[in-house]
Amino acid sequence: QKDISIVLKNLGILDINPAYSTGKIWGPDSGAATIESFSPVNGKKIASVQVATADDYENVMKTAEQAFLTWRNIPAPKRGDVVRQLGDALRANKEDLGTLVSYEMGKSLQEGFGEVQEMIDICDFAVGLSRQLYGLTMHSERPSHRMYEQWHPMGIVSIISAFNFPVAVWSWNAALALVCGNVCVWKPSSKTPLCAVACQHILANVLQANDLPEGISALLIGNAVGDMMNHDKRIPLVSFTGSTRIGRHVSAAVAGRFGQTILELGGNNAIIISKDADLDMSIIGAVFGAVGTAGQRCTSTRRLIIHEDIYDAFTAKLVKAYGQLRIGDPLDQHNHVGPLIDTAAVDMYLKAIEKGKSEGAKFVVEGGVLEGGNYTSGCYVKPCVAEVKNHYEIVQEETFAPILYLIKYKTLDQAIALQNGVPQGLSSAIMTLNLREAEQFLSVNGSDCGIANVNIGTSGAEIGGAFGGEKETGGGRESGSDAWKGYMRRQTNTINYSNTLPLAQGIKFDL
Ligand code: UN1
Repeated sequence: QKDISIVLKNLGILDINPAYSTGKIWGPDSGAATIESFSPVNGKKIASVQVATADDYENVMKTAEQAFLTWRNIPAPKRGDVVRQLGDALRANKEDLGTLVSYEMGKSLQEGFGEVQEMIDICDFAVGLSRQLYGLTMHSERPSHRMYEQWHPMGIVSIISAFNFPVAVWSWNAALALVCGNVCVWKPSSKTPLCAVACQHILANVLQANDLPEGISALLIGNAVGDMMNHDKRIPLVSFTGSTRIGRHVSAAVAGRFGQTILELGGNNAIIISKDADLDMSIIGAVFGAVGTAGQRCTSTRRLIIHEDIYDAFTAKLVKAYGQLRIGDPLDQHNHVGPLIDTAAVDMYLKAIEKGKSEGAKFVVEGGVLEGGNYTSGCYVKPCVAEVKNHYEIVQEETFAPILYLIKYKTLDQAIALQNGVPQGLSSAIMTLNLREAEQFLSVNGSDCGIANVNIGTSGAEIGGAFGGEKETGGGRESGSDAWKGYMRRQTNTINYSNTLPLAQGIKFDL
């Protein structure tokens, strides 16, 4: 296990970190309010970060506006080369950054490394994209006319990210936004500010080495920053990842000024376990989906919809698998499950269990908070499993904790209706070796989610696909496929190279 103090030093984390960074310049040591970052692993303070003031915010925005004027004129493949260098820097820092993610956020070290790998992957993807960003050409109805579309950068893109993927979600947005020619202003979760400071250091070094202006990528820390961004007309696009509750507010505020949003909000993801499923594979998919990142992914598996013929046998296997889970220090690679982010999350977990019980949930694996020994942070909880009905209020909500709900079904139509019968629409899966079932699940009559998998769980998507979901998940798409279009403005161009001015639709207008 790596010495945390060395990791922090390598990543440039100091006891007090500045409130903001515009790339080259770090925010002044103004004695402003600070946030302390505690590790959920052991409850120890890691470091403090200053909170950005309204003045800090103005400095950052002015620098970003200036930087955009330069950055947008750098050819896209050259911008891609800068992102390539970011990917290389992330490769060099993978071990330290992955360790910090695990220590500050609490996910297992393997998942911490996996998160940095996602950053590297999206950089590679964005580099290729930087030579594409294709627009279409169309045939004009008028002679000697040419028609095409091109994609231009939007300007300042604000990225508001959550604690659960404290580095990867920023990179999905930043890598694409940057090759598209935008500049980025990042407000990370106040629960994981040091991961953000580390990323900003890494990118700022790359920008400096290329002698690029400060402000191409900036960092602003503090809860008040989010609202300043939502109401700021200088920001044409706000990409928000977080809860549906806050997403609703962001969406309304930004739409109120006709800004654009990319919303990646809550999930309530289910796996349908058919009677034709490979049960051993299904167990691994379900357990990783439910307890990975201690149930704090937006793609975490929250519900299993199990065929009645195999319900008892599958439940017995599941209970056995839960009995083998090792809960503890996420930096110790023998453990499967680390802590929740903080004690407030533990309270939410306990309240959800209580509410479930009051609605009739029957726990087949009991939950509870772990105490003493290595659990002194008070953030370690037992992953639990309950038999429920889909309509229970608690089952309809996303609880960011390792609570898994079991629901029984008879027919596939019924299973799909249960799977779709929640307000959220992020990720979904079916475990089946039956081709008809798999195809029905993926058809127009099947899953209503942004992600639908066959013989894979609900979490752990690759960066190459568009990531996001429908309904209360917000409809946004980040990461792969053509999600880049969300970070650009489309312009349709018609050029007349004739010596007359024919009007479209054959309209006659003579003077
Ligand atoms: C999130 O939880 O916000 O698909 C992102 C996954 C990861 C990303 C999750 N690649 O589980």
